[in-house]
Amino acid sequence: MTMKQLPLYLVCLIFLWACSDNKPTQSVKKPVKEAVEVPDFNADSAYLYIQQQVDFGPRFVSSKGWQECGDFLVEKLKTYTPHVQEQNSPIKTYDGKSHTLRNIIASFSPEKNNRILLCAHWDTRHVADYDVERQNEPILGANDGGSGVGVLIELARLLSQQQSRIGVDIILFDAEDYGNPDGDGSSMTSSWCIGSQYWGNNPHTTDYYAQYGILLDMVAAKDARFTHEGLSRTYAQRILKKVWSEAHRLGYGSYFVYQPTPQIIDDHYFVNTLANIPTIDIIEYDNNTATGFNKHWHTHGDDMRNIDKNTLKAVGQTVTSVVYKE
Ligand code: AHN
Ligand code: ZN
Repeated sequence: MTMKQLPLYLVCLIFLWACSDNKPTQSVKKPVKEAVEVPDFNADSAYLYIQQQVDFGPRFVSSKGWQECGDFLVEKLKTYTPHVQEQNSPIKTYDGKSHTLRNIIASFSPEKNNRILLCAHWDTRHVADYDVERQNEPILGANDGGSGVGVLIELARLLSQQQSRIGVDIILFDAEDYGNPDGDGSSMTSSWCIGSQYWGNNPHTTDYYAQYGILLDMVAAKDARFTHEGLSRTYAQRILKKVWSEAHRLGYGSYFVYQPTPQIIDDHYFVNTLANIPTIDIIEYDNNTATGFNKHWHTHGDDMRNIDKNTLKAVGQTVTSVVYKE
């Protein structure tokens, strides 16, 4: 090497030194989640749990079917976890009738602070106000009432077989669907979702908190499309993204579409606003109906023929995967 080459040599040396990895080997790493086996959601099983509810007949608050189905759901959940509780409180519906509310809560790993809340309403509508006939007779509510519960009971079965890392609370809200058919404004809002309003004001444990919540409402009709409902966008955009991207990864993109749709007053409204837990609503949006709800919504057509196992699988497997990956 000549004296003339020395500067170039030094530049090269400095360059090589700068490129070398001279960071301490104990660098702070982002914690990586271990890969986990996600159990297989059984749509036949979920279907059966819907059938069993529908077999009790209409399940509107205080009816015979409601009483018997409530007992069935409590007993069923008790076979999957010892931590099942009920919230019983006197309530009044818009028609002046008195009832005893029955929220049903099943917890998995209640000692864990890191939790998710999964919910659905288990009562069914007392009238068929969107039907053209027998409007004042109660409906079977296979999809509206039965479906969310069916998915969550199947998830409870899976959780009893394989524990998830995160704690899970399954809440079956009562008295969601006893809203005033002729109401408007705030009286309208408050006459629906009485069970979730009660729970929001009286959580089942002191200082209850969950990282987020997922509400399942009308999740079983054939070719259902689940959209980004307005309140979910306002309160829980991050959870929408998490759930929809998992659905797409699993191949259920035709069900979980990226379309913003109007807000719906549903149980998640009260979980978001009263309990401050960011909660989404997985709820069918039908472009072709005036209401945006399923075509059999609040009619006698909402029976077992309105239940499709492929849709149950799409929703159930997606939620199962989200839960177990936490
Ligand atoms: C209203 O119509 C205000 N909310 C619909 C919520 C609902 C009824 N979900 C099922 N049935
Ligand atoms: Zn309804």
